[in-house]
Amino acid sequence: MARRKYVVGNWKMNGLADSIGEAQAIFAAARDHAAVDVALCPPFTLIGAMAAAVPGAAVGGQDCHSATSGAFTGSVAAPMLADAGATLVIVGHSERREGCGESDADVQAKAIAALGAGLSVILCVGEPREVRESGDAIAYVLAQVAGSLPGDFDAARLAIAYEPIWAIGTGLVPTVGDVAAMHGAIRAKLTEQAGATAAGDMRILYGGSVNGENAAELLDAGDVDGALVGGASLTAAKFLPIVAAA
Ligand code: G2H
Repeated sequence: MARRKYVVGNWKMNGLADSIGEAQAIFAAARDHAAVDVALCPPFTLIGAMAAAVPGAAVGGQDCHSATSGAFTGSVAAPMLADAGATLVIVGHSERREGCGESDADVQAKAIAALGAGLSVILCVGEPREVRESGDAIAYVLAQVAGSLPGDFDAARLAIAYEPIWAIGTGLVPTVGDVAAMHGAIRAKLTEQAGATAAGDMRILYGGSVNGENAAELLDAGDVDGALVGGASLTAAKFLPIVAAA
């Protein structure tokens, strides 16, 4: 199965109700790029309104709990995201792995819960600066993949996002060669864990300071099937050039 390009906006903790118009503009213009799948992951508070404002649009959460319900104050379960209109969810973003102490096992449990709720999953991995500088980035990321990937999954609904932590929101990006090497290594690991057919179907996104200027080069790198975009996804003016480059 040929892999379609996938460009996903992660709004992080940004956006109030008046941001829905920006999402409408993004999804409307994205229709001109029929070969690219476009999704937006706003804060939980905007998922329902965004999904209602743009019927059929791929709207997602940025995290979910691994339980389906219970006494977990402040958390949101995967079935709740689906109920609100989400069709996908990001799990394992470094801002949660590092900021909230989430382990590979936690991320795996969240991915399993999300898939069980019928959502597609974007599972994030990525190394910190000191690991990149030590030369151990590939081994570090492959261990994250091994520890976070569900044992059994529908490859069409699970994508990996490689996001080097030192590139997130910093304006720094790896070389195209380093991105291709990492994505190739991830594909090989997926083949080992899930088999060649599943690995060939799975999309591997790059994330970390993607913008309209660097997107074409990054998206053209080997085994790069799309981008997970933070800061540059908040407005149509910044996000649409990335969609056009995919
Ligand atoms: C990485 C990315 C989106 P940004 O976190 O997931 O953010 O594009 O702002 O570096």
